Parts: sequence; C-alpha cells; structure tokens
Amino acid sequence: MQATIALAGNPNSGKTTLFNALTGARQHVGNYPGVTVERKEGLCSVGAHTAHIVDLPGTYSLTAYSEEEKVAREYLAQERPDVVIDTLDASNLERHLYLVVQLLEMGLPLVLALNMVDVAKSRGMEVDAEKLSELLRTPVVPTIARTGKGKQDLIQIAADLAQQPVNQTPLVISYGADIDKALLQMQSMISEGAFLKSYYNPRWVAIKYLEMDEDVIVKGHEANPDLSDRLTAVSARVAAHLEATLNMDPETMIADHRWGFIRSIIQQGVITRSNDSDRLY
Ligand code: GDP
Ligand code: K
Ligand code: MG
Repeated sequence: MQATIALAGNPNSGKTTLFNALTGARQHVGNYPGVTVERKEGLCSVGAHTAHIVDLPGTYSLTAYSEEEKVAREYLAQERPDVVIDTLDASNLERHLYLVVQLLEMGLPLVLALNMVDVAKSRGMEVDAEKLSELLRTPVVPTIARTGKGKQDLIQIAADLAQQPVNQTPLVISYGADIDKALLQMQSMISEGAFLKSYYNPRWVAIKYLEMDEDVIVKGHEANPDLSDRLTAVSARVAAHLEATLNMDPETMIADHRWGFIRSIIQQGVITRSNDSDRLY
C-alpha cells in the first residue's frame, strides 16, 4: 500500500525545502479544487516502498479564517492522509507548537520534523527532541531540510506510523470548568447523533461549535439542522456565561488555554541555552 503523507507547518518553517529534499524531481504542481492555493505533490522512496507526499499550504493555525487554513483543514478532514508531518522551526519553537496542538486535538497520526536545528544552535539554543516527544506523546525527529539531514529517519518513522492502525488518542486540553463541562455535554450529543463523522472526533466538532467556526457549523446544519441548533444553543449559553463572569468569549478562552499548555511544555526544560545571560525561560 502506498502511504500518503501530508506536510503541514507554519510559513517559513522549511516545509517546501523539506518537500523538495524528500521528493527531488518527482513532483507535480496543481491547485486545490475551487481555489488558487497551489497543491504540490510528489513521490519519495522509503526502503522498497514509495510514499505519496503532499505539501499543504503553510498555516499558523487551523481555524477557517484564511483560504490556506481552510484548504489545509479540508484536506486533512476529507482526504485523510495516513500521517501528517508537521515542520517546526526549532529556533522559534513556542510559536510553532500552536499548530501542533491543533493537529494533536484532531487526533491525526503525527510526526514532528524539528527543523532548522542548525539555526537554533547558532543562536545558542538546543531543543531536547526526546523530551518534547515524551511530553507531546508523538515522534520528534531533528532535521536540517536545507542539507537533507534527518530526512531519512523522518520519512522512515512516518512510513512506519502509516502502517499502524490508527489509534491516536486525541490530545485533551482543559479549557476551564465552564467550557470543559459544555464540551462533555456536546460530545455526547455529537456521538449519539453520529454527527459530522468525517470530521475527526466529537470533541473536535464540539470545540468548533464553541469557537463559532462558520465552516463546521454550516456543514453541521446541512447534516442535521436540529442537532446543530441544539449545539449552537449550548455554545451560546456558555458564551453568555463567560461574557457575564469573565468578560471573555469561548474562542479567546480556548486559545489562552492552548497557549498555557504550550508554556507548560516549554517550562519543563525542552529548550536549553548555552548562554545563560540570554535566558528566556
Ligand atoms: P516554507 O515557507 O515552510 O515552505 O519554508 P521554505 O522551505 O521556503 O524555507 C524558508 C527558508 O528557510 C529558505 O530560505 C530555506 O532555504 C531555509 N531553510 C529551510 N530549512 C532550513 C534548515 O533546516 N536550516 C537552515 N539554515 N535553513 C533552512
Ligand atoms: K516561504
Ligand atoms: Mg513553502
């Protein structure tokens, strides 16, 4: 079976360089249906097998605010690659972990390419790949896409993961008592209704209703207007409560907790610095 591996990552993380290093001349450029976003695909040998690699548009997040984010998200949901490789800039780790958290919340099989370790090193920084992997419970492979260093390990680990049955347990982040309680309620409504099943997992769909994600809500309304309206009602109730008690909306609250989770990862000593006067964490 030919595995399909999608490359995700923030803009300027080295995603295209990695794609080129993996696929060489075996590339094909097209477009995603209906939009002008470029779709690059290629082939990469992994031992005796060949993997199909798709270069997704660079995104910082997976909300549906930009065309790039919509394309990346729809691709991940509808075409279901066997594995996602997320390219991270090791010299800018904290910011790049936001996309990682979202991919983990979707429950997609994920491998992290800890790229630009040379740049990090030249700035006196080192990322502990093993520790990061333990904390996120997902493989992390240091790479230098520009020279091809690490690409062999990376693609082998991704191809191995593609052969395994999908049993990725989605990452569960606490968003505070009010949101957590609403999420549980919405999740069971979604599971019972077998609602938007092509979209990852019930918790992810519930989070999107709380974030008032237009794309998901429109799709949900088409699939089951009654259930969609009941989910929207729960979401509106939480929003009103958060507004009244904390002067905050659910989307901001969710983003704040994701950043809090990322800070807690960083604070567990994932980044070491050779120059103490330069210490950030
Ligand atoms: P993309 O926006 O994620 O597709 O990033 P690109 O692949 O276009 O890379 C952005 C820039 O970073 C380019 O100038 C690359 O040559 C450079 N680059 C990519 N990977 C590495 C790396 O591991 N080390 C170094 N030093 N530069 C890199
Ligand atoms: K670029
Ligand atoms: Mg690119």
